Amino acid sequence: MRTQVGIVGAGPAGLMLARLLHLQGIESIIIENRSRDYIENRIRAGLIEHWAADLLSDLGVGGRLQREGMLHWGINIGINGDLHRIDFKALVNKRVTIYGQQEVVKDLVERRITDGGELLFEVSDVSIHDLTGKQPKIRFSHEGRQQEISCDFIAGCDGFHGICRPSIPDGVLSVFERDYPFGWLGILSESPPPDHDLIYSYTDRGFALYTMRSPTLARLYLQCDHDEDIEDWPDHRIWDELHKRLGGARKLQEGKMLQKGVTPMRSFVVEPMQHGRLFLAGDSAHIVPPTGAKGMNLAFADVMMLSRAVGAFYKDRRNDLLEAYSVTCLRRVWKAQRFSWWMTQIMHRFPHETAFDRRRQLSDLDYLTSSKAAATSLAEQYVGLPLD
Ligand code: FAS
Ligand code: PHB
Repeated sequence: MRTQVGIVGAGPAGLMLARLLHLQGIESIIIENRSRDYIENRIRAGLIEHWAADLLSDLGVGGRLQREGMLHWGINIGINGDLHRIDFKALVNKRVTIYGQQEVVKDLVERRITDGGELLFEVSDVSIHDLTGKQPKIRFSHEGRQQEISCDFIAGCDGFHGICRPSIPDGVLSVFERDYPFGWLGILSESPPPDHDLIYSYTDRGFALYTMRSPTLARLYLQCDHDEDIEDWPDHRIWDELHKRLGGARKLQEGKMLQKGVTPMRSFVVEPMQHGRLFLAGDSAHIVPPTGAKGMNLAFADVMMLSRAVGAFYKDRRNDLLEAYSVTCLRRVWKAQRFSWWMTQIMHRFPHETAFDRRRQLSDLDYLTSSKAAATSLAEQYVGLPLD
């Protein structure tokens, strides 16, 4: 098989990249190791930054997002039961949209099929080759046959556990990482969220996040041990803890639990995000703790940069944007890493924290919720910094 850009992975990064390239008349083939049904039902992120929601609409994949997405012009910060609203409208006149990642994936897959672009599901034994040559290759099995794609560029959009990053030779990449001493136990429940807006709740018992997927579908998270066993958390224990960590600020209605799981917390970046004709985008290059809701949005920003660079190569035979891809992306990646780390350290209880740490943390929260400058700083980063 022959194409201009071979894309490994049909998550938000790979699917968005394919659409961006298609609109420039650039051909691509996406290969995905899971089934369509699997990727369209995988519950993950839920919050889309202002610019990213506008981009999805501009790309012609925002129709359902506009109809079903929930606009939020602010969030609530709870401090032991006292709610403080951060008013994005007043501070930065921007908003975020709650719309499940799996819905974004459905819309992008539907668009890919309408565009008539190649999208191969349930591939296996994927490997990439000749990365430093001008015709890199992707080899894989599909429907029982060995296949090879010859292309000009490979986009490694295969997530944290993919094969593209590990295919870069030893000694090329620098890894920057931090593990956190806790995780998030997340549930999806058929019940209304306790407030129209998200509630980030700091309590002596630990952090909890009250977000949603619709007015009748709550997405709720509890800080838990990093190696928590979900089997130790029957529904009644989860609800009991969610009530306690709301601190009486709002009434929380219970409902049927549709999904529950534990997500580990890590910060992770590789530098550079490219090697020869291989370009890493999204979770294959970086992971943020979900506290700042940056993961999927960073993936979109990476592929915006990559599509511009590849477009300039084909249109004007320019290499400069390709050569600058990693440096350009990493400026945004590190700002999102810092913000996600900051949101995580200000909102969570840390084992082995000292009394001094606790007072410093509570003072940090007091400053955040009483200073317009501090609130504006949170707001402009939360809704999404402008793309460079
Ligand atoms: P993805 O991981 O989404 O996509 C990679 C794709 O590549 C997958 O479809 C995978 O099946 C495929 N793939 C992997 N290996 C392959 C191979 N060898 N060959 C072919 N295909 C291969 N972010 C937030 O902002 N907020 C959240 O609340 C949040 N919660 C999360 C919860 C969980 C459990 C996880 C795992 C992540 C969460 N994230 C969250 C982060 C998440 O949303 C990512 O940032 C987002 O999926 C990044 O998109 P991609 O880079 O496309 O990677
Ligand atoms: C979500 O809706 O899943 C969500 C929202 C905000 C976050 C994390 C997760 O910070």
